[in-house]
Amino acid sequence: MKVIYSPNHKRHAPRHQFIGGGLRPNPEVPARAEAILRAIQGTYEVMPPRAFSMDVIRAVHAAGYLRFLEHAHAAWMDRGGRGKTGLIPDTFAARVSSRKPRDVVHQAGYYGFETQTPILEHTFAAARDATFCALTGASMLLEGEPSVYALSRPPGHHATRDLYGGYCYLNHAAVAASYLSEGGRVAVLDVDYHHGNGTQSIFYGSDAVLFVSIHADPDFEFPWFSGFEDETGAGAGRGLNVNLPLSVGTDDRLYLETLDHALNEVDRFAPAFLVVSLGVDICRKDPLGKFALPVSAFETIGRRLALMDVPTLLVQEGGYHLDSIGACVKNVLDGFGR
Ligand code: Q9C
Ligand code: ZN
Repeated sequence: MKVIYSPNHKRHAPRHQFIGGGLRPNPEVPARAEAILRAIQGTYEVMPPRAFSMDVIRAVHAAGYLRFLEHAHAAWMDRGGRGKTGLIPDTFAARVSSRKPRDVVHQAGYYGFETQTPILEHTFAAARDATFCALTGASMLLEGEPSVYALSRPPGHHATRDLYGGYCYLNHAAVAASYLSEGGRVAVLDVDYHHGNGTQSIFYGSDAVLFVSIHADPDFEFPWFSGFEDETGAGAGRGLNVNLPLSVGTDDRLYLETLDHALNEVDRFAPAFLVVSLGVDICRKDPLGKFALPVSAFETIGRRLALMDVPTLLVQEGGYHLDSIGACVKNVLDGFGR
């Protein structure tokens, strides 16, 4: 399997998140991608991303949202922003109104949905290059490559068409799936510990993309407001959104059984391409996750994904235990085997 990686992710290095009533360390750090890279380089060929037109990203994200992400930090500095924490909003539109405010801090409350995802000087550039990693992988699948792993950072699956949050700004898996849908039906399987609310919302009304997600029950876990079983799609996308929430302490036996169920759904859809939102925060060592999968289970996950026998793009999402995320990802790639 080929790997797509850009060192530009390091330019986005958040220090803090506002959580639990104060500024706390932000776990979504550059060392994550570096740990994964260290574990897989040598075994797998690593290539840089190609460049793409922003039109490809605009197929998924609103133009005004992209302009905001690109210019917010500079505008915030101009109006007196300071410090290393970056721009964090204080008041949220919660979309009570479609009127976009003038002030950049209020715009952050219009486009953001929580306080854990700061905007720093190079956030947009890093997120855009992470999307390009996923798009490069998608292009390679269209050219006949059987599988590609995009080492994208910051992650993407919580970002909707025009909302950022959950450490995500641009939805790499969704942009790649939209790009791949030119070549046939696409299934997105999201195995990150957290529900992929962004990807769900982007494809909720679409019959071109099936979204299947296995995640911690939003009854007890972020993103709190979506990921429930009764969210099954709308309009043309009715029946094409499948949420499989699991409880605290889920072990490899229950997880792999649920994965088989998810892969049956994928199989029934008969996609031309499979995109996997690969969060390894389902590992028992993860400081954010509350599942109990051993590092060894990831090889089984990779093996079962390969059994689908569909061109597959793996896109990195979460995973925060710096000493084990590399082994988790390498096990998935080893298990996939091609
Ligand atoms: N007490 C991804 O894994 N914070 N995003 C949870 C913990 C948000 C995770 C609060 C977690 C977002 C891509
Ligand atoms: Zn996650």
